[in-house]
Amino acid sequence: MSHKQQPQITFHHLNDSRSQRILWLLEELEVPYELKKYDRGPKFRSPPELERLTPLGKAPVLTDGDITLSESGAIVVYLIKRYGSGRFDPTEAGEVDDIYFTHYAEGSLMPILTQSIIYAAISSMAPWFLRPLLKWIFRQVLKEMVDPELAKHKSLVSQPSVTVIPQSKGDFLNRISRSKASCGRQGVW
Ligand SMILES: N[C@@H](CCC(=O)N[C@@H](CS)C(=O)NCC(=O)O)C(=O)O
Repeated sequence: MSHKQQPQITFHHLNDSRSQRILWLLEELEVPYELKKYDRGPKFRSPPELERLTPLGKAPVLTDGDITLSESGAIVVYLIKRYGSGRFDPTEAGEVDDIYFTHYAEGSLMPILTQSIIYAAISSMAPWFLRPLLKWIFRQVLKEMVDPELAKHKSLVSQPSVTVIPQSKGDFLNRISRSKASCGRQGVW
């Protein structure tokens, strides 16, 4: 993909969400963009305006001319290919880490983080008389099933590399994974 035209980027950002990753990247790339901010509703859902942009109505969403793109990983790859001018390309040595972390963030890390957020919230949605019981049950589930998995992820993202020392884009994505993949609640670890 070559960068022939001036970018016509609009970035649709939802508070407390993965779209933070893209804001970070846009700033690092120093490309001009228009920012549209959306606030989560009372149940922490995205507002209906986002559903008008993509079928799932999730953030982040980036439009660039005729292109409308969702999926944070896809947006990262798109922006780097189109506007990176080589700055964020992985070195040969970092190529495998680059591929790994590009898929790891959404494929492995986010599902377990999402589980931990949902399980922790379940009791607060129940009728008051069930809350203590549900709280106890889900605390056990978190302790036995989720926390050990999170510990493995914590150790993985604390390593300098899965294969070899990554640089440039590999390093950037590595840092994204380490940023506790901000979706919803911060500080799960
Ligand atoms: N795999 C997607 C996940 C998108 C996603 O679930 N976004 C969340 C914010 S982190 C969202 O829009 N949540 C609001 C909702 O589901 O209503 C990505 O990486 O972009």
